[in-house]
Amino acid sequence: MESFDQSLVPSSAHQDEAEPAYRASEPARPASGTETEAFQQAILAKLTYDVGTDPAHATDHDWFTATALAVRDRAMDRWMVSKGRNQAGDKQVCYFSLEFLIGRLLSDTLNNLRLTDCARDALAGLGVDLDRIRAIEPDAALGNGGLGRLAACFMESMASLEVPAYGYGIRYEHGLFRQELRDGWQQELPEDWLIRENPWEFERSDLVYRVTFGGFVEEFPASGRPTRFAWKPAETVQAVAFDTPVVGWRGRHVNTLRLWSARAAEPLRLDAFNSGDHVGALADRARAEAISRVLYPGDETEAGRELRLRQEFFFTSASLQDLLARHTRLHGDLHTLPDHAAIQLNDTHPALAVAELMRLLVDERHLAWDDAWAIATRTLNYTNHTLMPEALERWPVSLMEQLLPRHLQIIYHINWLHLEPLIRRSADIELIKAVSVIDESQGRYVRMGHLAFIGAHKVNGVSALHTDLMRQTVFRDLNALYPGRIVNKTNGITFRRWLHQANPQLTQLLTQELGEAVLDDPGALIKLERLADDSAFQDRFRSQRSASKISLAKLVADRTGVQIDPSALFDIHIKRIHEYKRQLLNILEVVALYDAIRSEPGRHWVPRVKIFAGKAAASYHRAKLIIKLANDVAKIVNSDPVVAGRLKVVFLPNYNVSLAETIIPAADLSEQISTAGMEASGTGNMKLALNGALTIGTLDGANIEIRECVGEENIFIFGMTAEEVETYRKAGLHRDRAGWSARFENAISLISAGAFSPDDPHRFDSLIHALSSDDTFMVAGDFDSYWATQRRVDELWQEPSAWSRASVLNTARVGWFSADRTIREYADDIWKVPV
Ligand code: 26V
Repeated sequence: MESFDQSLVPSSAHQDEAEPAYRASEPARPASGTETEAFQQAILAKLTYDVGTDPAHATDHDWFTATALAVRDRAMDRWMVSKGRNQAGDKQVCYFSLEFLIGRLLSDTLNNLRLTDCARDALAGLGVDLDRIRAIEPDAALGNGGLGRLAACFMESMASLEVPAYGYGIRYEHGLFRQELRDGWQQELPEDWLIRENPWEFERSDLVYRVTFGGFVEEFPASGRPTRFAWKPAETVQAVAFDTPVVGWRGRHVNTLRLWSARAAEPLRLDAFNSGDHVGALADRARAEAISRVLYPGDETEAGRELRLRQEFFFTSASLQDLLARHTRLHGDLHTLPDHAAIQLNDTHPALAVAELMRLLVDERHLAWDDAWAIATRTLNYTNHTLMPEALERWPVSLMEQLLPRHLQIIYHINWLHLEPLIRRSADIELIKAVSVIDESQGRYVRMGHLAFIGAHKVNGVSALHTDLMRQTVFRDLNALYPGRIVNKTNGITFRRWLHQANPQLTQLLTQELGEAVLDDPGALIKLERLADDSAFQDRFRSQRSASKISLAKLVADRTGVQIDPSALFDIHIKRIHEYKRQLLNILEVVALYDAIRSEPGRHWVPRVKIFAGKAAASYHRAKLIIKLANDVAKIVNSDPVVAGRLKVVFLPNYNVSLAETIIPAADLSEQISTAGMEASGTGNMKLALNGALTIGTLDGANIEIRECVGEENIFIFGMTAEEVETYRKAGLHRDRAGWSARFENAISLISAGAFSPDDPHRFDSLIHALSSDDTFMVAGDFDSYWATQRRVDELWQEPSAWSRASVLNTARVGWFSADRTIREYADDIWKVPV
């Protein structure tokens, strides 16, 4: 692969040696005419023999299934070859993640096998439109947001780089809820991606592990030998494997995503059933199968929290058992585990792996504690994805004791061995409390981040700033005890999905100008720099963008009824709805802009469409109120003739991976406006910049590195830095209304006066009150800077050539954010696997 121009690599990053991106093996190439015919025959055969219908009666769904099965076949040989290679003794990566936010797989697989045109032609010959078929596939939404989508990008990238890897997670029957808006309020509806057959997966009914819960621990003291412990659990659940092939770029390598489904050990209590208790006879089964029923069960209740802990242990235990079984089969001796496997814990959700791996090695395989600990800590690694205190996982000791009594003992022992040297040297008690795995400040809790940190070989953050903050805040004392353990691995995205597939128009322009090599080497994008000032190229760049904007305008009209002008500035804010992501700051700017236009309707205003999309957690009332506010503001603004043609506001419902694929190519402006210090990295910021959107953002997460890559003049940075936020907070200024500007005051009073909620003028009082009394997220503190920067955006927009130049330079200079670069760094520094 071409090395990145040194000036484009953020200073915080290490430069890789120049080396080819892909090994030369027979790459998948676009299909020929005879291949198209063969593929057509394959689809017809699937339609007849697997779907059980014929072309005259086939529905779009039947065609989708037949096509997916035909495509899947093309990956099978490669999968078997890759599996063979994986077995050959190469080190394998095991990516443990409670979430994989995959989206649709048909386009991904077709694209990576270079079969898109072949499939299009084959289907066209049968009178079927590929795009219509693609739209049938449900999104696999087995994740909430950034963390789950990162896991999906990493899986694709590992396959593309031929890194032998297993993704391990849960096969949720219901993924992230479907969002509907009723009168502007979010409603959550169950998501049903498995209601029809999933053509990508293989059920491995013979690959089943027992995962147990509850019960008690028996001790077997022996003189001269360490006491042995045996866990006598009360409950057993079976974990059944479902495998999905993950096809890498050009089909050179295929990895496995192995998701576990929970099944009751006993399907039915026959005695109870026969005695007439038909429901009670199935109770154990319902309880067992609840584990893989839904992604992220509500954690408002005790029962919800317990289910979540059961999910975490369930997939962690099954995955470790699977890994140990494979290792034993291939290599025999467990002492060599770290030479053949690297486990990456995606956040703390699988942090119980530290205790479970110790239990499996010591209690079940009878290794000595110290040997087992050396194996575990050389195999495990942990990625942290947030520093927000409310999001740091901790489990009540009482719950752990009841559900996982042996693991609690092991955790206590790990903690003792970790604290004992400090106690011996009479370290400060505050230090001991700070680094202890058990938090005893209010009640007793197991700190999962601490457990993962202590059990890991390497611990990483996901952007340069985030990693620095990890060292300075949450993990400060642990970092001092284990210096060098924390490393940075700035996130990346897979360009195959987020450029090639999502934006074929731009991709075509890029291959025309830069050649096919740009598909293999994100570093080649930099050659676009020389065209940034070329007006003929700019025209072509704008025209492909305008095609994407027309598509988005059509989608907006279909889904919301709002007509938007594709020539307006599309200002896009898409991500989970969260106070720290500050959708509210954006809405307040809309309100201020609306008021300004109404006050001076005769002035020239840049036509803008503000587009929001994102889901709020079902129990996060304030986030849901923010959605309602966006919708209320939209209603008033969109029906006001005074601002017609200058301002429109849209909230697109049910944001998901597929919707993102349509929105991102059409974005002119990318809103990345989190309170500095709170967004660990962001990855939407990378997707939008890659597709030519200019960023308006704070110096937070990976925005900082994006600025270093694209250049200060091609990004709109505003607001307080993370350090300034700290100072501001310490000075108590976030509790002081006195500093509010007249413009901010005015926007707030419009909302308070019910200008957008005439039916219920007090609807937003709680939001406004929070801003006035404790503006935790610095909405007021950053507003004026945000407003002023938005006006700079307006100015640049009025110079189409200057805007396009900046836009081209964004695409040209963000090659470094390819997930391939991130995966190479993990492979080199953490996993020690060759790439
Ligand atoms: C944060 C919070 C904060 C307050 C309470 C509820 C809550 C729940 C979840 C989270 C975030 C959990 C972890 C996560 O998804 N982190 C995201 O990981 C992405 C991939 O590394 C990264 O780009 C995002 O910045 C980060 O928020």
